[in-house]
Amino acid sequence: MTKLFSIFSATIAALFLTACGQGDVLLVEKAVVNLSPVDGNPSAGYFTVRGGPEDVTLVAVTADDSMRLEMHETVEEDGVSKMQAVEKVAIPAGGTVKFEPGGKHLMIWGVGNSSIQRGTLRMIFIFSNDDRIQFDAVINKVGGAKTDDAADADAQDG
Ligand SMILES: [Cu+2]
Repeated sequence: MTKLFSIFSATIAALFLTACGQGDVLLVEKAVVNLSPVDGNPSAGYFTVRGGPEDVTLVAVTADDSMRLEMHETVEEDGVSKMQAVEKVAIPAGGTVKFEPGGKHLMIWGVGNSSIQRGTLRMIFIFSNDDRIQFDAVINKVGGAKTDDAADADAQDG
C-alpha cells in the first residue's frame, strides 16, 4: 500500500513539473522606448516575450500614439551589420525571445507628445493565436543612460 502511494505521488509530481516547464502564460515584459534625440529619426524599442503553453508567432506590434512602427532585426552581411524589417517572429512554447540592442528591435516613428510627457507608450503585441497583449513601454528620454543605444540605432538606419 505504501509503495503504491509513492508511485502515485511521483506521477503527480512528474505531471506538475511538465506543466510548469512549458510556460504558464504568454506574456510581454521589460518593454522600453529609447526616444531618438533627433526629431524625425526613429526611436528604438526593446522588450522580452515569454512563451506560453503553445508555440505562437508574434505577427505585429502597434502603438496608437505613433506614426509608424516596424519590427527589425540586425544581420551581418560581408562583415557589416545592417538591419532589415521582419514580418513575424516565432515564440516557442516556454521559450524567451528578447528584442535588444544589436539584435531584434522595434523602430518607432513619430512618438506622440502626450506619450512622451506621460513617459510611457502604450503598445499592443498581436500573436498568431489571436492573443493581444497591451503593455505600457517606459520611454527613456534623450540624455538618459540609453543615449548610446539610440545613437547606434540611428547610425544603422538606412
Ligand atoms: Cu531598425
